Amino acid sequence: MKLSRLFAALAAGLVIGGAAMAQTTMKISISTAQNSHQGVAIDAFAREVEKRTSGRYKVQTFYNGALGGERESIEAVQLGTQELAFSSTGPVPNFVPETKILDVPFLFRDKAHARAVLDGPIGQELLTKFDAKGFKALSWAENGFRHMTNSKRAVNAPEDLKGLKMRTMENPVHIAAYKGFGIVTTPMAFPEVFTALQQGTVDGQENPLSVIISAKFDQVQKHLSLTGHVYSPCIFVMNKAAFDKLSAADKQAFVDAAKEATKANRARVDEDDAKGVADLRAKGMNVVETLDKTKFVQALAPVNAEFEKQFGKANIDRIRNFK
Ligand code: EAX
Repeated sequence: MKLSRLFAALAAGLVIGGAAMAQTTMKISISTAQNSHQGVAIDAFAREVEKRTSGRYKVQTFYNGALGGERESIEAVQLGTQELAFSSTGPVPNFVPETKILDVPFLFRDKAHARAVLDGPIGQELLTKFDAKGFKALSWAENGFRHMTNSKRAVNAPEDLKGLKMRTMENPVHIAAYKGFGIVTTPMAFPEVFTALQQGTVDGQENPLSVIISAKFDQVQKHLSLTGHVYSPCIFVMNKAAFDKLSAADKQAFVDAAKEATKANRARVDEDDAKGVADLRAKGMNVVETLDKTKFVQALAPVNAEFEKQFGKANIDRIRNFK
């Protein structure tokens, strides 16, 4: 081989080798444990991003609010100090007010209904509302239907909720709704909840079985009632500038990775819902499984009238009636 060709080959090898080694590392966080429906989501996302970009992008995963609570992590994504977060919609309306409507109580019939709305035109349209606020919303995912727990008494009817001091998410729709039940609301970031329950700062909290199990709330709560009072979506958010820097193919890879991760996340929620009650009973919780849902819906009628005014009855009906 001529010397010039040898040099050319070596140079090409260096370029290819260099490109293969150039790796960008990003961070993503959740407030629940790795062994949870959210941990499954970000682990799958990290794996899929790496696979779909041939290892050029690596996603470092942080659990248990290690980088802060959900509000803090979304703030960090908006600022760009953290590229990605996976969060419930708890604090999201404080950044993107259009998402408030999703947290209206008794809006969704079941998980299939919620997933169809989120994956359909209504949900996809809502994802675009994040753009103007410094985010790229990659995909909706799921926390699940929320249920009430407390340390004071079994909740069989809405009257039983009156006067209970409960931690709520920092979500204005939730706070208004729970006040409608006569609950004394105490908004608090998730990483503080276990200790608050343990020390009796609050009597109770509400979360999906997936969260109750993974956060081990059975250790500090006696009573669980399957109120299913509200569906709790989750979302993958990314810093808009970080997303915009990606090539078109990589952008698609990130979106597809989030969609794939959503599948894993929802499958885990289904699993947790299927075995959650038995699991929590075995751990000593007193579970009220059957209650008259219509009574809870009726108790919130005045609050729901307010929500219809605030969000537009037509918009709420569009979600309710979505098939
Ligand atoms: O995202 O704050 C909450 O209760 C959330 O449901 C929890 O952090 C899981």
